[in-house]
Amino acid sequence: MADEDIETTGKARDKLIERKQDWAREGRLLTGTTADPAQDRLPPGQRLVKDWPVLDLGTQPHVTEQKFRLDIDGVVENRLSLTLDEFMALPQSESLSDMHCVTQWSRYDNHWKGVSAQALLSIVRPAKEANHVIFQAYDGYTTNIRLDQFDQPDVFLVHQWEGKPISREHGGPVRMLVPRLYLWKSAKWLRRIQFTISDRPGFWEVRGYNNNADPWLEERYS
Ligand SMILES: Nc1nc2c(c(=O)[nH]1)N[C@H]1C(S)=C(S)[C@@H](COP(=O)(O)O)O[C@H]1N2
Ligand SMILES: [Mo]
Repeated sequence: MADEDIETTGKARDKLIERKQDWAREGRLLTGTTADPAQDRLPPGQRLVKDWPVLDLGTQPHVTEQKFRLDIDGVVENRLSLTLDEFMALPQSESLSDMHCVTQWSRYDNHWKGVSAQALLSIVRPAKEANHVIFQAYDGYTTNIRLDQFDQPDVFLVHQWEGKPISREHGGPVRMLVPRLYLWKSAKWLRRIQFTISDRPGFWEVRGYNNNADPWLEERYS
């Protein structure tokens, strides 16, 4: 749902998308081991980086403060359609967490600020039959998780990283962060969160990537 009046830069990286689909078909990077997150901070097959790589489909939307809108809807008691000011007026908190990308890099100790998923849940109040959460982004990207994966203390809608606004290339003004799943589950340039009764696999989930995406179980591919 890329809004028409949102300016974008860059070109769709079709080659990269094809290569990542090949990885899924070939089962690349799989070590065949699992780990326990309580004991092993680094999931199997991952390596640590100090920088923060940029990964996306290639087109980066320029979501200005004026044009930003975040819709939260679906099977909820209280739908929201928020301007950036309204989003910033929701209860804010801070979080420290790691990131794990399926392309093998992990980055420790990221300081985030934003609205926690649990704070949001207490405001929108999903219906009893809600089971899934679908994310849509300004570049047309989509991804999906289960409601129980969303309803965790470290899941956040973030607007700050290391005390500064999240840059455009990393998904500012507002992106998702689901730190205990592979990072493709964390939509950048967040546009809409939908609570649903049935699942709706997203961009990578329909291209060979695992629906559950637990890095410690090495759930890279489906
Ligand atoms: N809107 C949007 N969100 C996205 C993506 C994307 O292409 N578009 N790529 C995903 C993937 S595959 C990864 S690894 C992370 C990368 O986030 P980063 O560029 O901030 O490191 O964003 C995820 N969220
Ligand atoms: Mo990724």
